Amino acid sequence: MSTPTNPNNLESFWMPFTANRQFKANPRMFVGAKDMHYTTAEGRQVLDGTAGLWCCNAGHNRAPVVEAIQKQAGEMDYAPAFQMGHPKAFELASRLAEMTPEGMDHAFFTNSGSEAVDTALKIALAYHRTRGDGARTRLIGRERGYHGVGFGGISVGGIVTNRKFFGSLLNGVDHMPHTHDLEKNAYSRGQPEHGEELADELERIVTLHDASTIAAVIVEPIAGSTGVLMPPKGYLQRLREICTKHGILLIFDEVITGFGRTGSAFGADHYGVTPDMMTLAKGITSGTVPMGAVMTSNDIYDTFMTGPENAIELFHGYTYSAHPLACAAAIATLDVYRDEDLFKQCADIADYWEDAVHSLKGLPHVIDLRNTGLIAGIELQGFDGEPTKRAFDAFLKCYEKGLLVRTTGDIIALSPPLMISKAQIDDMFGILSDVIKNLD
Ligand code: PXG
Repeated sequence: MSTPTNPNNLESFWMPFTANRQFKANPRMFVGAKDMHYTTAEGRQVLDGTAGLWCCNAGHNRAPVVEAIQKQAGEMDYAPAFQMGHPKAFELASRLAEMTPEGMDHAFFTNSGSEAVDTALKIALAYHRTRGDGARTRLIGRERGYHGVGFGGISVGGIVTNRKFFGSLLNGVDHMPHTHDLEKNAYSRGQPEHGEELADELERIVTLHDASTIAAVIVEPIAGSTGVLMPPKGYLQRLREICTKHGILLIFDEVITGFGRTGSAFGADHYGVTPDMMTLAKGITSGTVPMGAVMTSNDIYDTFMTGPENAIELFHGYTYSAHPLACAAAIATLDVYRDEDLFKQCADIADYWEDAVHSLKGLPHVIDLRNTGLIAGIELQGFDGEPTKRAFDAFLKCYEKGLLVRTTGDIIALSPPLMISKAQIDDMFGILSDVIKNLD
C-alpha cells in the first residue's frame, strides 16, 4: 500500500447526501467538538443547532461517555454477536426496556436507524408468519416519511428523491397521506389542531387491500427529515386504534424523537400512544458510536420464543449487533441523560424555545414556524423554480456567522443538544433572525 501523496485531496471521499462538487469547491470542515460547539478547521466556534444530525443529544465529547468508550476499547474490542454474548449488551437491553413504554421489554441491536427500520419491518413480517398469518405481507408507510436508506426504509418512506432512482423497491407497499397543511395549521405551537381525520386514510387502505394482507404501519411520531411535521392532535391515537382493530402492527420510527428530544423519553410517551415496535438510533449513544435498536412488545418477542429451544428464532442480525464499543457508549450516555436529568431539562426549556421560534413570525420569506420540545421547523417561501436554494443560502450564512442549522427543501430544521442554555437559544435566534432578514 502506498502512502497517499496528497492527504488533502478531497476527491476520493464520495460524500453522502451532499452536492459533492459544490462542497469540494468550498469545503466546510469540523475538526473538534465540545458540549454545544464545533470547532472549524480555521479555528472558529460554531454553535451546534442540530446536535450533529439530530444525534448528539447529550452534547459533544461528554467526559463520562468518552471515558467509557476509551475503557471499553482497551478491555475488549469486539465479541461475536451470534451464539456468544458480552455483559454490556444485556445490561443495555435491560436499561432500554426500563426506559421504554411498559410492555416493550426486548431490544434487537443494529448499527444505524436504517438497519433498525429494515429489522423492524422484517420482524413484523416474520411475526405474522410465525403466528400462522403469513398472508400479512403488506407494509404501510406515509408520504413524506423518512425511514433511512435501506430498501425497506425507502420503500415505506415517502420522499420522492430518495426513491425514484432506485428501481421498483419492495412490492406490496402502500402510503398514507402526509399531515402537512399550511393553510389550516401554519404557526401551530406544538401539535396542530387539524388533521386527525387523515388517520382514517388507513381505514381506506385496509378496505382496499383487506386487513388480512397488511403486516404493519410505520410512521415517525414527528416527521423530521422531511421538514419537521408535527402530528395533528388525535392523529397518532386514531392510528393506534385502527391498527389494533385490524391486527396490524404499529411501528414508531423514533430515530429522531427518541432520547429526550420532545421533552419526554420517547415520542410514544410524549403523545401517550404505545406502538408495537419502536426503532431507535442516534441519541442512543448521543452520536458517539454508530448504533440502532428495535424495541419490541413482549407479545412479539414471546411469539418467536415458541418453537424448539435449540432452533434459531429469527434469521437476522449483523456482525456488529450490540458492538461492545457501542454498548459502552450507550450505557454511559443513558447515565448522562439520567444523572443530568436532560429530558426534563429539555421539557423545562421548551416554552422558552417555543417563544424564540415564534419570534421569527413576520420576517421576510417565513411562511410557517412549528415546534415541539427542542425541535423547530422554519418554513421559507422558496425561489420560484429554484426549490431549496433560499434555505441553503440561509444555511451557508448561518455557518459563516457561527451557527449550524440543517435544511431540507426550503425548511430550516433545528434540534440542538438538550443541554442548550437560554443564552445560547438567544444567540441562535439572533443569528437566524439576522440571516433571514438579509436573504435575497
Ligand atoms: N428513521 C428516521 C426517522 C430518521 O430520521 C433514519 C431512520 C435512518 O437512520 P440512519 O442512522 O441510518 O441514518 C433517520 C435518519 C436530517 C437527517 O437532517 C435525518 C436523518 C439522517 C440524516 C440527516 O433531517 N435521519
